[in-house]
Amino acid sequence: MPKTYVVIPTYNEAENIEALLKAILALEIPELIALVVDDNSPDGTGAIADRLEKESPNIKVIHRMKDRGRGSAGIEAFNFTLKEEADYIIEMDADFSHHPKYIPDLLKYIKDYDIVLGSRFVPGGKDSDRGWSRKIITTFARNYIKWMLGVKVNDVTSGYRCFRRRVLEAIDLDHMISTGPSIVSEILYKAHLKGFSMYETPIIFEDRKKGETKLNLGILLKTLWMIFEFKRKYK
Ligand SMILES: Nc1nc2c(ncn2[C@@H]2O[C@H](COP(=O)(O)OP(=O)(O)O)[C@@H](O)[C@H]2O)c(=O)[nH]1
Ligand SMILES: [Mg+2]
Repeated sequence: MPKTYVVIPTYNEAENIEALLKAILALEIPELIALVVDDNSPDGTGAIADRLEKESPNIKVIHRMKDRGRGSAGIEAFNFTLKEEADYIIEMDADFSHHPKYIPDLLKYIKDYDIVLGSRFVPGGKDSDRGWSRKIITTFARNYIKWMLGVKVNDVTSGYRCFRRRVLEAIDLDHMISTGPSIVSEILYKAHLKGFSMYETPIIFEDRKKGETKLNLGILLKTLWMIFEFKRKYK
């Protein structure tokens, strides 16, 4: 039976984390561990995750006390899953934008592909309920990144996806240049350059209902800048 880890980076997700973990466990997927990686959230997300970890052998928590960032948190968790001999590694946000109900789809297609993306931009997918200004910005950003990196998938910025272990082993996780959310595109680009196969399965992305986004204009502009850096660094 393959071992699956679901990596969930959290920062101030106290209102979401318990319901999310319960929804993941309710899927009753054998050999699945939900791995929370929390950066010492001031709202006590880490303590909630600890309590749930004690109640279930399928929940694990990594606490990072000094470092902060969606990118480095993901890397630390990926390295952990490789040490724990995971076969499949899923990553998702904690805010229910990435609904756990799609995990079975990711796991279905990962048998035939190296990476499966939960995609808003294939038939059946949808990017719901966001303000028009954010929609314009993300549409622009997505097309720019897709064009710049030459990646053959539509949802290049999807942070909801599943990897086979060999992908994470091959992309040299200890030498990534992103510390923030651009890590999502950096990993995809490195996997693309290595020739790994990719498949997109539709998801309906709901805007977060609880808690606050950590994305702001500064982070977005930095992400766009990072794309140049990827092109320069990786050939
Ligand atoms: N560990 C960790 N997780 C983070 C950090 N910043 C954001 N996250 C998590 O990354 C996911 C995506 O962040 P979110 O604010 O929802 O970004 P958005 O979906 O682009 O609006 C959520 O699960 C956040 O809690 C961070 O600095 N450290
Ligand atoms: Mg979000």
